Amino acid sequence: MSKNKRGDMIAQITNFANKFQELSDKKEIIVISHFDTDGITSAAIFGKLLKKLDKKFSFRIVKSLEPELIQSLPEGRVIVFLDLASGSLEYISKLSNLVFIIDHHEISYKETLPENVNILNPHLYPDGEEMSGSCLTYLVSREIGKKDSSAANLAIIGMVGDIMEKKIGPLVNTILKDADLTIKRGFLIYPSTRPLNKALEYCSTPYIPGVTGDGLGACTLLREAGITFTSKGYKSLIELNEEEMQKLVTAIALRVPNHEKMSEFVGNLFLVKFFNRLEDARELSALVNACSRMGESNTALLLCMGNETAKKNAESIYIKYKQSLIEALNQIHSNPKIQGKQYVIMNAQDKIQDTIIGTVASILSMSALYEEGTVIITMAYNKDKIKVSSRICGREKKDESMNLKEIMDGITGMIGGESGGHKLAAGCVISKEKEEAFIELVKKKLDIEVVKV
Ligand SMILES: [Mn+2]
Repeated sequence: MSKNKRGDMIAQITNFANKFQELSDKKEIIVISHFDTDGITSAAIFGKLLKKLDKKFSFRIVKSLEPELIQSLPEGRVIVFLDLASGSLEYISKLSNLVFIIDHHEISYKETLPENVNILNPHLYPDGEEMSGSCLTYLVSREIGKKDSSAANLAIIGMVGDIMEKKIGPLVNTILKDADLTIKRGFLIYPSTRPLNKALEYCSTPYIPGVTGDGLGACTLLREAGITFTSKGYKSLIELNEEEMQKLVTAIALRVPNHEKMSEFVGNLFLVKFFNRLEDARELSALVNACSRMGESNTALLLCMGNETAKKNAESIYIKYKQSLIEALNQIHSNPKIQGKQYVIMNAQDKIQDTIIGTVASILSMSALYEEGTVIITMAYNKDKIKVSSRICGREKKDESMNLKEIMDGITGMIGGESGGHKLAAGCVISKEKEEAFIELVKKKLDIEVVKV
């Protein structure tokens, strides 16, 4: 596919929105979205819009967009793909349906799309503003409907879910203005809504010597920072005023051996209104994500659409999810690994669920266990297939030449399967028979990448 001549993304959004309104009139709509937080919030934003427009529609939330699903879509319906589909244009272009795609993933398709397929993707415009699927979906929904603070809040949760809050362009800025949002600068401790002594005790990024894993040590640090214990207990991070926040950052900086790295942990906290309370978007994102990973995408979607019962269910699913993650991390530590010069391959086979393995890879990539720049590859079975996730260790991009998406695309090009993702986080699904072939290819590719650097 060729890039548009003019870099006018706003005009494209308007154009896309108008086309949708015009062409989808009186037709039944199927909304297909990805099951991660960005995908779920995108679906909720679009669902809210369709409800307002009084449209007939249904949702399908999917782990990955399989060709079989695309081929089985009923004729005559309008299909809306959110936060996915840019990697499946080959199959989508064969549909006779009217199709609308709102996505921010890379496009590999080189042909011209047929008339019935409309796509909005920042990669298509020379100066396209990078943003999450949820933000893009919100901009379309705002164009069709009106500005809506609760939908804008969802867009922010999706943005944080895709870790895109560090680079905010002018278009996303308009979303921030629409939202019920408080931005607080400070130490990015997590969870930020729990009493600080607990949050500090459980804080692992960064690891704070004498505080992480030590309840008493956490209280000592708070005393040093001049944050006092009140009758209601310790304040939570989001309740601190500017002065207290500054003191806390200083007290932690004095404890962390690698001083310069502290700046990585200071940033913006996005607090949004959710069920009438101000909550940390990272925590909401984790809650939504947990539901989906535990096979409860419907609960996640209902939660985002404001359903009270779903909220209760989501909270108990979240607890179960955290337990399975801890089990998975223990499992991976005791499992044999293939260790290369600048990579490590962890094949969990059937010992870890395929929906959790990507999160395990992310946690490991942010931990201090591996050197910055190390490529982490995790693998887990899903019936007759293998789900592969890859991440680069470290928070900032260091090596611009390494592109995990390209590596994954290259391998699936050779042994078959579907791949997707970004430069720093990519994955693929391959057939189980290719397990050994895959490992050999990864080793080969990554050994060459090392030499290239
Ligand atoms: Mn996304």
